[in-house]
Amino acid sequence: MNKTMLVSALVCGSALAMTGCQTQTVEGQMQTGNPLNQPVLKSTIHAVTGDKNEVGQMFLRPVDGGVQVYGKLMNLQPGQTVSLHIHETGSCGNMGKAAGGHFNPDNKPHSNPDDMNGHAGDLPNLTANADGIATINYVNKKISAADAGKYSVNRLAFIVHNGVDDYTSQPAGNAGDRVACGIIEKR
Ligand SMILES: [Cu+2]
Repeated sequence: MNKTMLVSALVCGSALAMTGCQTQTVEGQMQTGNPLNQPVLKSTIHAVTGDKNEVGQMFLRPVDGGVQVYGKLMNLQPGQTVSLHIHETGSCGNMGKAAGGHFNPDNKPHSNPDDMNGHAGDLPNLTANADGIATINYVNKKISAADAGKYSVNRLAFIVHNGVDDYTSQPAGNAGDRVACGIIEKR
């Protein structure tokens, strides 16, 4: 991290989505909060086409009642809304199709991410700011950040779609093409 980014992170503290803090780095976010509860899983998100550029980073850590999913996506169109899910297979091959469907250990229907009767891998849509950066800071109550287990997302994959998840259509919210992918790994 360069010095400018570090200063930005310190100024902005833990206010992940605070206006004016869009330059805050995810590394900065990691340094806030309970030092005993740092992120245990990380995913570097890459485009699934072309030169497969890095387009974002996601972090996961256990918190009261669930797993905090936080990070950012870059290189979006200003104001663009995209969708993000955790998919069931830790592979980004075949333009992201190898990641399979949404992580859904209890065989539920797709829904909005706050619906406890929805897919465990459901997450909120993200909208990019004027710089094309979209952040997420969301507590998912249906997944685990443990190494293994029925609800563990270790070694699964994030998928970014280029459309808006309507939280209703089956099986995946009519979210559009898969444009980026990242394997979830232990830090
Ligand atoms: Cu998806």
